Amino acid sequence: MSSPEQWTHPEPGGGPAATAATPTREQVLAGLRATNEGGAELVELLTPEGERVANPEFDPYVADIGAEELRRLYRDMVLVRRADREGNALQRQGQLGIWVPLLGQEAAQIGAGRALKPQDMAFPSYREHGVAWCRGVRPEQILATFRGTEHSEWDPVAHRFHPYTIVIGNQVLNATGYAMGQRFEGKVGPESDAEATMVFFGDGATSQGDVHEGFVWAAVYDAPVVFFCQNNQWAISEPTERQSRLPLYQRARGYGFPGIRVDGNDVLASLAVSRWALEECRSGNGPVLIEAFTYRMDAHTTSDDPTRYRLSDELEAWKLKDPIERVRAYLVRNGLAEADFFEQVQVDADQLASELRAYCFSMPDPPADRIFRNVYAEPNPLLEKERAEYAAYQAGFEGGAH
Ligand SMILES: Cc1ncc(C[n+]2csc(CCOP(=O)(O)OP(=O)(O)O)c2C)c(N)n1
Ligand SMILES: [Mg+2]
Repeated sequence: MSSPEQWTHPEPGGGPAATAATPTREQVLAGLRATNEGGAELVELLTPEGERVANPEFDPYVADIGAEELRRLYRDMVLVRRADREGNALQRQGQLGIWVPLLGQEAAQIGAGRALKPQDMAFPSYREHGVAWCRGVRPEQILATFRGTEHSEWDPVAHRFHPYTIVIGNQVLNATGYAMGQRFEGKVGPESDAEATMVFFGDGATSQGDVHEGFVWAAVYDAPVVFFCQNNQWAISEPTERQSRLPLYQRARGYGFPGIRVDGNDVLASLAVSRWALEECRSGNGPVLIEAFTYRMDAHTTSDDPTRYRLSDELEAWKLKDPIERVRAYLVRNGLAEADFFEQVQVDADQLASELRAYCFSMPDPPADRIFRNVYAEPNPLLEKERAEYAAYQAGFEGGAH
């Protein structure tokens, strides 16, 4: 029996593929480099310098994006970033228990979020404030989760946007099950109201069992789910190249569905690739894996100090690829927006931030028995017993017994 091909990853320079059963040290290093460099496989429509690159395959998916639509995408990103910075500041001032910054990932999220149709369903992790924005969830509603007053202040059914999930990768299983349901209920096909599901997770999540199980189930049931992995290069302090020998999108091949890597700092490319992937899923060709190659420009959360594990020159290099700046450069260079447009966006962003701040200060503490609500769909005797015990305890407290 001939030895199996264990390594098929091409060298970044287009050299020979590493196929040895035991790869050499150089081959391992070449694979790791390709894992953490954007590489030639990256779909990019707008360069970091703000130049439009023609792409015959994906241009048709953004053919409707003219000057006005691009200005709207720009505005989305600026507002979402402003809300994110305010959330961070509110945590620093003791108003929130924790904040999870999205800084740097605006383009990946706005592109994907704007590609979703109202009938689609989205499952976020905990950093998807940009997708939330696109699903009509107000930034104020996200505060409750991080102030610890509500699990989710938005109605997941009305917004077609699931509550945030902190357990890494778990939402991939939830989304896969939901997408299988969409298929079982005949919601996949050529009809214009066909549905898909999109699930968001990070590079680190791809090392979780839940994600692999989700991939397997989605593949064997042709589930209409787009796996949207934001590779922001870090899983807290763990870099991507310590988690995979291959670029993450190439893993899809092993499960039997397409995988694609997109420049996650390019809102146009993220929109185009997401639209393509969602259409594949709605029409019955799902699932699809998208790896949005991006960068977490801030700490993992407000509890983290990234200076302990990464060098500042890495951040400086990524600042040159800022998702907002390249759209601004494109708009300005092509005379598609004047100074008063940018000024107005800034005014809107400041207004949003002050509304967010005022809302945060006005949030009431929830009653303590709030914990018993929304636990089960139907009455549950154990829960009722605990609720009664709590009420008795509370009464004793008020009566001075404790
Ligand atoms: C099952 C589980 N294990 C560990 C953690 C702790 N944890 C929180 S975030 C995180 C890293 C996630 O990294 P990644 O998937 O890349 O997403 P990112 O935070 O970069 O968006 C870990 C290990 C957790 N929340 N859940
Ligand atoms: Mg990550």
